[in-house]
Amino acid sequence: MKKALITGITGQDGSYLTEFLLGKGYQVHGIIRRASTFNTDRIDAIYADPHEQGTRLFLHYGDLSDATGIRRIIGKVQPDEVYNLGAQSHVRVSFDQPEYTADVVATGTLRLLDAVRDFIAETHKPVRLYQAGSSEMFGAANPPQNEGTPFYPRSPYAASKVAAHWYAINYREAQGIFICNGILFNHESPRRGETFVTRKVTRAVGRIKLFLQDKLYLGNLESKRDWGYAGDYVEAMWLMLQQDKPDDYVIATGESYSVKDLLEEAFRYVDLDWRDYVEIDPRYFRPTEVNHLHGDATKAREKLGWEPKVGFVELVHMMVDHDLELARQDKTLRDAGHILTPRGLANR
Ligand code: NAP
Ligand code: G4F
Repeated sequence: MKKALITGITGQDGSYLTEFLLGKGYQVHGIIRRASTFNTDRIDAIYADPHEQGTRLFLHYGDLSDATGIRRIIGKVQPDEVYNLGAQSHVRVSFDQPEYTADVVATGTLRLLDAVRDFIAETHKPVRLYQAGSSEMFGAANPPQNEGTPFYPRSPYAASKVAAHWYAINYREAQGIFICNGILFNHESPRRGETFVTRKVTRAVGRIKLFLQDKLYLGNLESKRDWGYAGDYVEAMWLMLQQDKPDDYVIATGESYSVKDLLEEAFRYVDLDWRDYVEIDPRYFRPTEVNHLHGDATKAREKLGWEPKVGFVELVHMMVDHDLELARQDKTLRDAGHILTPRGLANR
């Protein structure tokens, strides 16, 4: 049985990748952070008590800022494949916390690479590693962007991902480790964090439709993104590690839409006009914006045989349907007399 180790297992991608790998028969180990409140919501449904026979999902406390802990986990798990998904992944937040973002996203990757390098040297086990790169690395580069497009990062997050990308390439070339950089364009789902724009919009649509909220405050509506479905994208991560040779791949849908297009589709789906509800709050503007991301995933299609299955409209509808159901549950509680405070109010 193959063993995979995932950093960032509690995140959107970590949860989909875990389901995918369990489905492929893997034993899956994930690194979780200690938090004062539960942070395993996304994987609770697939987690079974480790005392039960046949369990194939195991969690370990750790943090990408803690090299000793990472090394200990790798030594204990002895993974065949490592997926480095852990990150402070919010672009806007990275302007407020640049040093922390660099420590986790860039240096955290370096800590992991170095731990894997030493583990391979000691055990001669051929570990393969996936590095979660981002289309944010292209930043201000003209669309469409592919593997040959020069990086032009526009945030501390993006600059940190560029550093991680080059650390990974250097460990591949200098240490001979099987490492792949996935350069993934935005991918979303009903499990997307509530402060990313797609989920912020679909969540608000559900709540506005059911009269639980009357306004939605956003930043720049003009920027364009190539939005795909996270469930499709985790398959690409796995495919990269199954090839004969390690390489880097852009993963994208090849279609690009503006935040306005997103609003149009999400509100129209529930027969509302977004112009009646959306207001601009400059607090959500970024000091430097990425205006237009539009990926060209020809290489992944040709070499990995990978193609996205879910398109933009289907994705938006899937997310609105999910968030309408959550709003219905909230409304039921409110109508039964419970006083409701929207989750995560302080974070938006
Ligand atoms: P996400 O939902 O924000 O999940 C991030 C994960 O990283 C969470 O499990 C989080 O743990 C963990 N994490 C945060 N700080 C950490 C630390 N110091 N040590 C260890 N783990 C830490 O992100 P995602 O959307 O799943 O994205 C997965 C990866 O792909 C990230 O590296 C992201 O930057 C990258 N990426 C994402 C996209 C996208 O559109 N989704 C596109 C390109 C690249 P908690 O749950 O405890 O916070
Ligand atoms: O949803 P976003 O925050 O995603 P962003 O910045 O593109 O980053 C995401 O995708 C990257 C891949 O390209 C990942 F690497 C990264 O980890 C993350 O998953 O913002 C999308 C666009 C931006 O142009 C932003 O300015 O939406 C615009 N926007 C407008 N109003 C807003 C808002 N974004 C957020 N989060 N909140 C707003 O109120």
